[in-house]
Amino acid sequence: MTIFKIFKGDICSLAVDAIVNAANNSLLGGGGVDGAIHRAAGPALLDYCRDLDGCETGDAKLSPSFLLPANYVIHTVGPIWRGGYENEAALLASCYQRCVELARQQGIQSLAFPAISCGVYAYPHEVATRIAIDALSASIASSGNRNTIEEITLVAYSDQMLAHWQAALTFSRSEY
Ligand code: AR6
Repeated sequence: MTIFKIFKGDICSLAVDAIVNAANNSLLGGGGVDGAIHRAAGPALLDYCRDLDGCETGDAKLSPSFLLPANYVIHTVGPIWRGGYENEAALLASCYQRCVELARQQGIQSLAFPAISCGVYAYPHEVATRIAIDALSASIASSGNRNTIEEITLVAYSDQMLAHWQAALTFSRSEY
């Protein structure tokens, strides 16, 4: 069984097994949560990421966390919102699914996600959070007894995103 939690604040402060980074295809750092994670992890993270050879949109790659309190960082690349005509929903769902797969392969029990694509990449927040919860629930369900993840923390960096995570979680629970 996996418990969903919501946390408002800086994902870098969380002492979970892995935090997810909303990165770009280069995996060489950027602004937003990506910049915050690289600053908090220290320059060794960038050195490590140079050898990961980038990441496709919708995919994910694992790294150590260096100076962060978490044990690992899972870097994923969300889609840039282009009006919904460029397969954005499937790519965003794929980010969450690939992160769960990598976490499971690593035996990770606690995992924290930012709202992937909801900053610079401009994905509409309400839809993005619903896609996230659906994709996470489906990934965990399909893992069956291979699931290792006991706790997923959804991180909001603003009151508005906090409300979206809360609404998406409530909506998904009312569906079953
Ligand atoms: N902790 C938790 N959430 C945060 C933090 C933080 N420290 N900082 C920002 N957020 P964004 P994207 C929230 O822009 O849209 C980067 O430059 C933020 O408020 O970080 O996927 C990359 O290199 C928003 O809700 O990621 C890429 O080029 C969410 O995290 C590009 O931005 C995601 O916002 C990726 O854009």
